[in-house]
Amino acid sequence: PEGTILGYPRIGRRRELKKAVEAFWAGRIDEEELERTTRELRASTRERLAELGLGRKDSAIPESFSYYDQVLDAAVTVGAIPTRFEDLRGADGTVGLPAYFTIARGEGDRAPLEMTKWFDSNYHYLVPEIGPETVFSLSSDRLVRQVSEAAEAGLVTRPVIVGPVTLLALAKASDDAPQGFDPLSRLDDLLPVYVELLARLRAEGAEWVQLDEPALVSESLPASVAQLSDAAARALDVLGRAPERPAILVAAPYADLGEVFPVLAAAPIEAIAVDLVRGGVPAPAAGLEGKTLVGGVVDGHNIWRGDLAHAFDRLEALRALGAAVSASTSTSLLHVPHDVTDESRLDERLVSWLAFADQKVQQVGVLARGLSVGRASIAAELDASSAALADRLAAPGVRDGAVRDRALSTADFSRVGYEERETAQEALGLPVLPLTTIGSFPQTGDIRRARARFTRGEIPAEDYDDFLRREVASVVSLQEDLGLDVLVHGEPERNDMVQYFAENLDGFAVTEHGWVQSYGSRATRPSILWGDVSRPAPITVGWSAYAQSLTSKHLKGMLTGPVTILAWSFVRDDQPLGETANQVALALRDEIADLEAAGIAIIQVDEPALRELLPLKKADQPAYLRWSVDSFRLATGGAAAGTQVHTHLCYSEFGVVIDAIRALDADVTSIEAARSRMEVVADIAEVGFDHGIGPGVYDIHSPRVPTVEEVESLLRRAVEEIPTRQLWVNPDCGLKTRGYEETTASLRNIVEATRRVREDVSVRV
Ligand code: THG
Ligand code: ZN
Repeated sequence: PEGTILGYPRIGRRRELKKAVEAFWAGRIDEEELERTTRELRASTRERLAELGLGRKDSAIPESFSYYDQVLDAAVTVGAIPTRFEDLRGADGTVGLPAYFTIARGEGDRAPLEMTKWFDSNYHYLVPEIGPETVFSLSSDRLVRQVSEAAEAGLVTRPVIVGPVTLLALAKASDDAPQGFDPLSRLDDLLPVYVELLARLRAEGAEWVQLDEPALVSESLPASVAQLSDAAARALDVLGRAPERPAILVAAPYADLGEVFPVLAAAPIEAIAVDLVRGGVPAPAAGLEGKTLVGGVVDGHNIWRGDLAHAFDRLEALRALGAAVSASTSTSLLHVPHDVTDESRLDERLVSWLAFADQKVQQVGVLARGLSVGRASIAAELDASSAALADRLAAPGVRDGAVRDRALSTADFSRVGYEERETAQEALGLPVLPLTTIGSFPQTGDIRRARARFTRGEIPAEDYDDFLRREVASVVSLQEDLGLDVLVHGEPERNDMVQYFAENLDGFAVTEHGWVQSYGSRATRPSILWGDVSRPAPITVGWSAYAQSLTSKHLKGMLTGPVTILAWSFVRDDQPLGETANQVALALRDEIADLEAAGIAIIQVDEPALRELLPLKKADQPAYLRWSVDSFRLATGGAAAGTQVHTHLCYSEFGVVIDAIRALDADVTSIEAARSRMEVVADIAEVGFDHGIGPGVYDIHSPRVPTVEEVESLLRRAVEEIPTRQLWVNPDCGLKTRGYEETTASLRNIVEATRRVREDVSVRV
C-alpha cells in the first residue's frame, strides 16, 4: 500500500480495554466476556482505520492489539517465560490469558516481569527473562487468531510483532542463567519459532508481517550497534529464506538507523520502515531494488499537525533511493491519544494545530494519495497544513514578550557553595537520619470521588476545598503521630504531579479524553505545552502554608521539576527543549520564592523523568544533560542558603546520570533502593557523592509491608557505606498508589527501624 501506520492505540477511545481487563482481574467478567469485548474493540479499530482511509485488503491496517504489552506478547508467543511461571502453561503447552496476566502482574511470591521504558517514549514494557534453560516453542496463537478474525470481516491486515533481535536485546538474563549470560546468544535457537509463526500467519492469509526491531537504532542497550546489526543480518537471512511466509516489513523506529540501514537493505526482506522524524533520509544502499521503503514522516511521538509539505518532500527524497515508497507514521501511534475531535473543551484554534492518532492516519492518507497521483493532487491539503503551522507560530501566547524579556545571568543557575548551605541549614535542627516521605499520601477512593464530583460541578468549590483541608490536616496529624521529622501535605489536591502544574500554568492545555497508555491497563493524559510558559498566580503555596500552620515540624513544599513536566507532556516542537524547560524553570523559581516567603524552609523539586528523556544516541546525550541540569538549577538557584532543596528520582540506575545528579546540586536526593536491597549505596559511596541522600527503604510498588528488621538491615547497610550526616530515611517513592493500611504499617516500621539504628549512630558524622 502507499500509506500505512506502524501501530494504533490499543486502549480504546474511552479506555474500553482498561475497563474490560480490570473487570476481568477483579473477577467481575469471565475470560469469554473479556475476549468478546476486546474482539469488538479490535473490530471497531479496523473499521475505523478503513474509514480513515487505510486499505481493507492491502495489508495497510496493522494488527497491533495487545492485552497488556507487545513485548510480553512476543515473549509469550515464542514461549520465553520464566521458570517460575512454567506451571501456568495449559496441557498443550500454550500460555493462556490468565497466565499471561500473571506473568505481567505477579502473584503471591512470584514476582512479575520487571517493567522499563520503551526507547525514548513514555510507554513501559515488560522485560523478558531469558537464559540457557529457556525453551523456545510457539506457545500462543493469539496473533494468528487476530489475523483470521480480520479475515472473517473481509479484511487483510498486517500482523505486527516485536522481532527476534529486539526481543532478545531487551531481555535480561534469567535468574537461572550464569553470570554474564547474554540473551542475544540464543538467537539461533529462537529463529525457528519465528519461522513457524510466519508460516502460520501466511496460512491464515497474512500477506505481510511487520517485525518491530527498534533495538537496531539504540545506542543505550547492553548490546553494541555492531552486535545488533550482526544479529539482524543473521536473523533476517533465516526469516527471509523461510519457505512459507508473508512479505516482511522490518520497522526500526525511534531514531536514525545509521549503519544498520545497509544491513536491512541487503537482507532478503521486502520492506523497511524508517523514522524520518527522528532520523534522516538514508544514504543509497545496495539491495533496495524491488524493496519498499516505508517513510515514517508523520510524527508518532507528538500531537502536532506538523508540516505536511515537508513530510512529502522527504518521501520524494526517499524515492530517489530507487525503492518503492510508502507513507507512514514515524512510530506506532501508541504514543498519542485517539482522536482530537473528541475534545470539546479545547480552544478551536489550538485544535487546528493538532493531530491525534486518527488525524495522523488521515495525514498518511493524503501523503499516500500524493505518492500515487502526484503532488498537485494534494496541493490543497499541503497548503492547509502550512497555513495552520504559520497560524500557530504567529498566535498570541505562543510567544509572550513578558516571558522572553526575563534576562538570565549565569549567577541565576547557581546557589552558594554546599558547605555554606550545610551550615546555614543546621538551623533546621534536624536529627540524625531524618525521616521523611516522598510527598504524596494515598489517593483514596474518597479523594478521587470528591475530585470527580467537583470536576463535574456537583459540589461547590468551597466544599471541595474544605474536604481537601480536612485531608491535609489528617495527613499532617498522622505523620506527627508516627514521628516523622519532615512532613508533607500529602497532595490530595493533585490529580497527577504534572497535570496539576499544567492546569495552573499559562502556555498549557489539558485534554478530556487524551489518554495514552503508560503500561498495562494504566494510562496518563499528557498535557499540551503549546505556548510560552508563565505562572499567573502562586500554585502550591496555599496548601503548603496551610499544612505548615498545623505543625511545628518542618513542612516540605512539593514541586515537579521542569524536565519531568516536559517529559510527561506533549511539548511544542518549534523551539529547543532547553528553552522551554527554562521557561518552566522560571515559573518554578517564582513559586519557590513564594514558598520561602510563606515560611517553607524545605522544598522538594521532583525530577523522576531526568533519566527518561536521555537520548538514545550517545552523541545527543551531553547536550541533553546540560540543558536538563541547567533548568533544574535555574528553578532552584534562587533559593536562600538556609532553604533546603530536595529532589526525588524514581530509579536506582545511578550510573549513566550520576554526574548529572551531582550537578543538580540539590541538598538532598531521594532515590529508589529497596527493590535492589540497597545495592545502589555502594555506587553512591564509590562516586563520592557528598550531598544528602535518601535511598528508599520501602518498595512502594508492592503492597507488602516491610518488617522492622528488614528496614533496619537496609538502613544498617546504608550506614556502613555512607556517612550518617548525609543519610535520610524515606520510602522509595510517593505513597499515592498505596492504601492507608499498608502505608501506616510500613511507616510505623520504618520509624521503629530508624529509632534502633539511631541508637548506634547518634552523632551526625
Ligand atoms: N504522571 C505522569 N506521567 C507519568 C507518571 C506520572 N509517566 C511515568 C510514570 N508516572 C507512569 N506511571 C503511571 C502510574 C500510574 C498511572 C499511570 C502512569 C495510573 N493512571 C490511572 C489509570 O490509568 O487508571 C489514571 C490516573 C488518573 O485518573 O488521573 O494509575 O505519575 N503524568
Ligand atoms: Zn518516585
